[in-house]
Amino acid sequence: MNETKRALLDALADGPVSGPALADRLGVSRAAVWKQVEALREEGFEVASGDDGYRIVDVPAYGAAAIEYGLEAPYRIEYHDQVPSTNHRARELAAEGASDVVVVADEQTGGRGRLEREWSSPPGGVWASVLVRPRRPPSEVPLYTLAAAVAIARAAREAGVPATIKWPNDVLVAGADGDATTERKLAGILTEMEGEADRVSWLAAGMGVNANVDADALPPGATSLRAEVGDVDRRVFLQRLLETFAELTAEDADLRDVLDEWRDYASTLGRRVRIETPSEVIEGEAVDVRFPGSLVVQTDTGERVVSAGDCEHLRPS
Ligand code: BT5
Repeated sequence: MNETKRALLDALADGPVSGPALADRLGVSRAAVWKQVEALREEGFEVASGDDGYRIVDVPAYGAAAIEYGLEAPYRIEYHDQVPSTNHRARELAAEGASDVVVVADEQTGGRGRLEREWSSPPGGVWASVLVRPRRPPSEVPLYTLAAAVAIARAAREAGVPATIKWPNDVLVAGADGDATTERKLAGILTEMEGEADRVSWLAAGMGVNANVDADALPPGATSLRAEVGDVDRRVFLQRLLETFAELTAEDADLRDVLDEWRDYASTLGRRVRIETPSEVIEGEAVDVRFPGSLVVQTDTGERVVSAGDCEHLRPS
């Protein structure tokens, strides 16, 4: 999206503005304003022009301009109807030097989970990767995954779904009557980065939320917002999610605060867990999460601090 169109959207988000005032504010001719207004109309915006100027009366359901319109987060949106993987596209953009971009797709044909696992991404989901260049050391990157989980859980709760977080990167919904032993996966996160010993070069937080998708189109053990509460407004859902993520990871924010929010949403703490790491299997009770996102597990032989692995919630013994 060009800068003039973005500035126009920002200006119109505050209410009606006259053509001359817009031309003045954007530093372009009135004809250029009119051209951009027409371009917005072609993208599905309904723009009324009355005595008090131009006014947006309806916004398209989804797409780059729709998501950027009214978004209170410092990102521009790159939207695709279909893409192999938004994380892959974010990586390409990173190689071109881009930052503060969110790649969004309606459908992914090669969505990936951790360890190159497949991630089903039919049309109707929220598949998005936030590309940023934080001035932070690589050791703090796990907190971005936790922040993404908090952002998804909060947006899901606002949509009426009682989502919880399973360490480190799954957003779950408990079974009928809140039965925690039959949890289903609503969303997953794949964070990728490049950097040097003391500084992150770029980071892509890939978030996959099964939004307006039939549960039948997903692997067993998965659920969707549609299956839980019916279809949601994906535009508003993604905006809320991005706003929380931006707020939690802002340059002047203390990333450690993410841990408190994460604890509030976690369903792993207090549970018996089985964690498979690349080198061993650890079983015990998850008692806390610790900077920068490690899980503290009380085992029969003492306390263990686990920084990475696949976690399974076990039935209480
Ligand atoms: C994850 O991996 O949970 C990370 C998923 C990240 C997906 C996003 S979508 C936007 C961005 N672009 C990408 O290409 N990826 C990111 P992991 O913890 O490894 O879980 C993967 C496992 O979850 C699979 O092996 C399946 O068992 C299951 N699975 C696959 N698709 C699923 C879905 N849509 N919903 C729930 N579970 C799924």
